[in-house]
Amino acid sequence: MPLDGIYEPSPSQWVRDQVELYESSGGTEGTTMRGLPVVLVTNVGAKSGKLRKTPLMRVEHEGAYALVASNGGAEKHPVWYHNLVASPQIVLRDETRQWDMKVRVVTGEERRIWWDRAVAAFADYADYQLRAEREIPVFVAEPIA
Ligand code: F42
Repeated sequence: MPLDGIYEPSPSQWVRDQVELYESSGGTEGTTMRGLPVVLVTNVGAKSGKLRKTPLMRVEHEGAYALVASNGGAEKHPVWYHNLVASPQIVLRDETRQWDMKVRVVTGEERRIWWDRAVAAFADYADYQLRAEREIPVFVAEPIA
């Protein structure tokens, strides 16, 4: 089921630019940050109902993806965290492929396993966790059957 809504680009220019290049190239350009792969998450804004597009580091395992709400180690969760809690259906794009997916926050041992995968994919997450003074939330996104 595709998501409905008007696309509202991010207020951050660098994020907007990455989304624009990722999509306009059909997933062949703008797909990395610091040389590491990035996925694109489309979701619905909890209050506005608008479509939001958020690039995140690619943390994949057996067709599922972790979405790490690190917000660069900031003390607050990113706004998209709250949007996904309220409205967990997303479209996840990984380069040229995309899927309708549903996300859930993982906790306990499941979070630990995914956290280790996340740090293996993008080591800076470990520094962000030290800096953040909050437990960084981790969602797992899985295809909707
Ligand atoms: N961020 C991460 O948290 N983790 C990553 O792994 C990550 C990787 C990454 C790779 C490439 C790249 O270009 C960016 C990357 N980012 C990563 C940054 C990420 O894409 C986001 O920019 C960042 O996490 C901040 O997310 P944010 O949702 O807080 O974005 C802010 C700047 C934003 O867009 N704010 C909007 C605004 O207008 O202020 C959000 C508006 C919004 O969602 N409104 C809601 C609505 O209903 O529409 C309502 C909000 C409310 O008030 O409840």
